[in-house]
Amino acid sequence: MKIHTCALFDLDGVIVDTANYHFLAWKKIASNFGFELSKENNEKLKGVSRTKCLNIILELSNFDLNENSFNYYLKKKNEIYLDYIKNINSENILPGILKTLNYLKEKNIMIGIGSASKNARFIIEKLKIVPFFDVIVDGNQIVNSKPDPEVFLKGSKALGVLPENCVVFEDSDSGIQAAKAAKMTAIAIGTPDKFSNYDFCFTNFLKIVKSDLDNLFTSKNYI
Ligand code: B16
Ligand code: MG
Repeated sequence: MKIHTCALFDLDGVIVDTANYHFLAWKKIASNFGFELSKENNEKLKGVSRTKCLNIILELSNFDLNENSFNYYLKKKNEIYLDYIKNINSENILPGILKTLNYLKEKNIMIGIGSASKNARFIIEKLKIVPFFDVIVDGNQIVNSKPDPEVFLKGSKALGVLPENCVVFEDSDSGIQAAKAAKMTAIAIGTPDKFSNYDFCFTNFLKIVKSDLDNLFTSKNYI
């Protein structure tokens, strides 16, 4: 029997639609290697660290870089990405998120961020939602990127909550695998075909209604 006392949110693609800007920035970088990054291949980059993303793109492009060029493109990608999101503000919070965060606060559920992004805190500050979160674990604090469970386990540990009492909201297959590896309840956000395994799947947060939240957070679950 599980009682969920903590909710851990991925950032990009769950709280805010920055996932598309990561895609556009990587598409520009990939064009330097003569490679056209498709939306389908972009799924492999979601939830994955910047370094790992570049390695995946180089493998797909059949291209090789020396260390200096590798670091140059990592820096370049982040510059392009930061330029895309320079005007990001609370209007960019995805529909249904604030309603969910307010619900969780009202029920005294712990709330955390588990993001692979090194820009996570900067974005959360721009969105003006910092006070909702009891912990923020981002790409600066982890060694192993999703699907490794490190980012979520660090979050639950910081909050003093057992992994089995945590619910994770994630839009990437690697993130859902990380949540499952952490033995947390994994809620996939997106269409079911994108995920290999999950506990529940919702197209977006507007589809998560109050009775779903009640089932997850106020009743004992038998998952
Ligand atoms: P950065 P999430 C992840 O964030 C993105 O999904 C992934 O596409 C990106 O490569 C990664 O952050 C690293 O981001 O370059 O900003 O450090 O989905 O785990 O919140
Ligand atoms: Mg994501």
